[in-house]
Amino acid sequence: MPIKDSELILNADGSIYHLNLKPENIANTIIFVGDQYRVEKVSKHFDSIEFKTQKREFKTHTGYYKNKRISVISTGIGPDNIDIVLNELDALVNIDLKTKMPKESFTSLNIIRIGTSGSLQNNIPVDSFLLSSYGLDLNGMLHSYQIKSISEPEIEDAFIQQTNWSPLKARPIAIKNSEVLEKKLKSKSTYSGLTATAGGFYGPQGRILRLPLEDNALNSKMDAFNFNGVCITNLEMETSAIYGLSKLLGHHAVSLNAIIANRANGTFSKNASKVIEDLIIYTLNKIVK
Ligand code: R1P
Repeated sequence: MPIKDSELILNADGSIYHLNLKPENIANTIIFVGDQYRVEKVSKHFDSIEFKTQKREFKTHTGYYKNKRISVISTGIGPDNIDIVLNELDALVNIDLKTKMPKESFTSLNIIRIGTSGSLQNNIPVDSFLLSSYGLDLNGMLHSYQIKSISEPEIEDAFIQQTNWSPLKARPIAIKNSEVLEKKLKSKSTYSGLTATAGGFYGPQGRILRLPLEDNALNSKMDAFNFNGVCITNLEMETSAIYGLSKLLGHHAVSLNAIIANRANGTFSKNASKVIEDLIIYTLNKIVK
């Protein structure tokens, strides 16, 4: 049975609803950035750019870097946007948009996030690079899917116990990165560990402006979490959703973060754009290696 028009929505020109993309517009290797203005910061390094589009916060440039075809897409902020981006990218490669039936041959994408993030550990300083070995989902978006095959209940149970996680909130989900991409992108310059993905920037990440928190001590309990040597290194808003949906859909994903803040000692980078630029160049050169 074809997927109904209300479920897989196309624009008048045949492109997919939110991303404004047709299948031929994207490469199999895709860099995700949060900020739409970071797209140019990546594509300015390309030798050529063959395609550009934007709708809302979703901007795409596709081109070549050292003979490798790469797309860079801005996802905006948060796991809800990742739900849109991952599902629509997967539809572009694995569903025939004319018949709205699954394609006979499956295409697996390589997805690399170049994000910014705040470190939770004193020993992971601002201006460093961090590769997320796991995403720890604290926002619940993935619970809409059948996640049993991709979750890591031992890590989740240890986290729930350590933080005395409220049963009124969604159960945290731990998801491993793609080991193939981790091998390609990891080096002596990258810290690694568990990246916690919150569903908001203030309360969900323990920031207090005027509203009291459900649990004031959550960040310090997260700092102290250690599962067989794996610590929670940083907090941001997309990694677990990228890891979860990529795994469920059969794609490879790894998340790299420029550490621009250190929440443990209260410092913020004096030159955040430099560490982001350095991480972009690092990532591009690792992708083509
Ligand atoms: C919050 O300021 C945003 O910055 C971080 C968070 O994950 C969130 O998206 O990442 P990006 O700079 O990649 O957007």
